[in-house]
Amino acid sequence: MSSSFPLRYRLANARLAVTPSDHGGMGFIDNGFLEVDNGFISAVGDSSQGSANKADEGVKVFDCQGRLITPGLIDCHTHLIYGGAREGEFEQRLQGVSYETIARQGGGINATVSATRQTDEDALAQAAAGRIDHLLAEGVTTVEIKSGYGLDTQTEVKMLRAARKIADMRPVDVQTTFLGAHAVPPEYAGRSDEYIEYVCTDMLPKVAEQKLADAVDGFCEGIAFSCDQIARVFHSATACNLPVKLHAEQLSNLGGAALVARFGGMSADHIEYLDQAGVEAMAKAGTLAVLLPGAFYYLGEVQKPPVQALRDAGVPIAVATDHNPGSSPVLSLLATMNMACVLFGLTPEEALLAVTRNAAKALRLNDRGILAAGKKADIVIWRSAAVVDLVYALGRNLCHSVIRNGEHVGGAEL
Ligand code: DI6
Ligand code: FE
Repeated sequence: MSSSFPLRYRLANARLAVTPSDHGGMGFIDNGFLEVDNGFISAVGDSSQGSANKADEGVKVFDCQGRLITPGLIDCHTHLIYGGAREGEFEQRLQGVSYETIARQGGGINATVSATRQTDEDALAQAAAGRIDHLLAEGVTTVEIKSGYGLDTQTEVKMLRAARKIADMRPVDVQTTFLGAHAVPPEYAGRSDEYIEYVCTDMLPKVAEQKLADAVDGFCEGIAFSCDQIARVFHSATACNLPVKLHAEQLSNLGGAALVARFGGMSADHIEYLDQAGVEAMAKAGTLAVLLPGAFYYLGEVQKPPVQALRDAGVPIAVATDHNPGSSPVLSLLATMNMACVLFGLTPEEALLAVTRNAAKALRLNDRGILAAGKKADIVIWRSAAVVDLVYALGRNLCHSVIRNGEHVGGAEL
């Protein structure tokens, strides 16, 4: 990790992607500059407007040659910590076996649970760090990581510790989410209510007490947990002062989005089967939509999330990789943005907002996600001036330089 920048400097001659209002679209300053002071953005402006915009004497200026500057990208929904691999299931699915059938046959999430229980904390962190390198190369500076492949207190704690460790191993901020209610583990087969009781009375309080999680998630689905069971987990999370979010309406509509909205939750994620009542509940509660086109793509889904209804209701849309070894082994947020455009009809600017401002909102991180004075200096400089170029060609990474907390952490030096 090099640090080619002084504490205070100016990026000049840049095209800045700015977001003038909280809910609207993206705006641009074509001949823009951005100043960084001690890890934070201290000024953003238009160089063509007046001499007040000249850099102070002594402030080092870097010429960005007209390139696009965006906030650091945020992957707000991942399952990056796990043991083992599930390529075999991928091959089975290519033969026509469904994700649900594989799960009911003891594969799926429980296959990864068994491998994760057998892998130690350091090995989990090392493997995840290797995966995260792919995301960092594309300008990701913040990543959310869930537990949920332990399904016993000891292994869930191990996963969350491994996730926290990543922040010391790589130049990335990590937000952790406790996902004890991900699946019923084999030792609780047929006793899902008892398992939920264990999650609420043992796992969650211990995770909260050790401050290992920033939020609590669940999987509300026929192959996982009912709304009543998830509500019990959410009551327990609320008692521990942890905000909630939910895997909802991915394979069917159980009303999970309305449930998470009722708890004032951060986001409802997947939501392919979301109905109008769910959209309205989310809008009213300020619960964000997190779209996960990687899982949609890998599972060959046909039911698309109600993007236009979300837009009409003013529900901000975030997009994330959902990286996991089963339904979404994607390690590219740029490819995921492309999928959000091609498969779900987002515009390239919506896709960019979805992994910056809206992803920050989904994680309730108010200190990042937009280019504005006072925000963290997490910044990506791109090898193009146009947002569409970031998502146009699948497999092309136009990331030029990555700055985190004001320091150069990836790509070329300026
Ligand atoms: N939905 C998903 O897409 C992942 N978890 C979930 O609740 C899949 C996890 C896996 O298949 O390992
Ligand atoms: Fe997920």
